[in-house]
Amino acid sequence: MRFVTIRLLATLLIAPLTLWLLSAPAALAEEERAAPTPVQIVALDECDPTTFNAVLGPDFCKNVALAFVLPFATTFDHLFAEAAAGAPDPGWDFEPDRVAIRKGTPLIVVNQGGEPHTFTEVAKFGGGFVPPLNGGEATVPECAGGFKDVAVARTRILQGSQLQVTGLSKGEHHFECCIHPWMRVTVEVK
Ligand SMILES: [Cu+2]
Repeated sequence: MRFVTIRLLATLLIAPLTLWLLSAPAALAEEERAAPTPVQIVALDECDPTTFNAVLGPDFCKNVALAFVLPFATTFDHLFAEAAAGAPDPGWDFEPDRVAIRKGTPLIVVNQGGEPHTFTEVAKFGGGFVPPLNGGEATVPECAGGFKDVAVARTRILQGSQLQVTGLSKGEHHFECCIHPWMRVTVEVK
């Protein structure tokens, strides 16, 4: 009888302990889900400071891609010529082009290029607000107002700064730069 009592007591003590130990990792996973690690996207470009700043003003382009010692620079005219020919410069790029995230994961878009970009959500990819850079595509409505439109201005990312995007709903989202519209990212939220 005494033996039975002890065994019952042991079971009563051990069972909750086992349950607690088993549930601890689950609680930890729950906590991790509550504060997910942001996913980074980088904006890159290879603007040539001499020719860009001659047109757009001093300090517009601050090339960080070693333009003065390595051939990581595209002149202002060449960028426009490439876009007009339908072969936009691949040095102007968001990386990665496609990301899959869980709902609630923030995106951090870092501008590591030399000039400003925008990370603007659009219903459908298309042209930006600088028609000569659009390669013949029509300007999408989300970009049409340019920086006069606060909705566009708030998606701007200056050189060396970053933008956080949160609260994306489940499904597929499209983002592009309203200046260089071949810079595109598709975000799949699961
Ligand atoms: Cu851009």
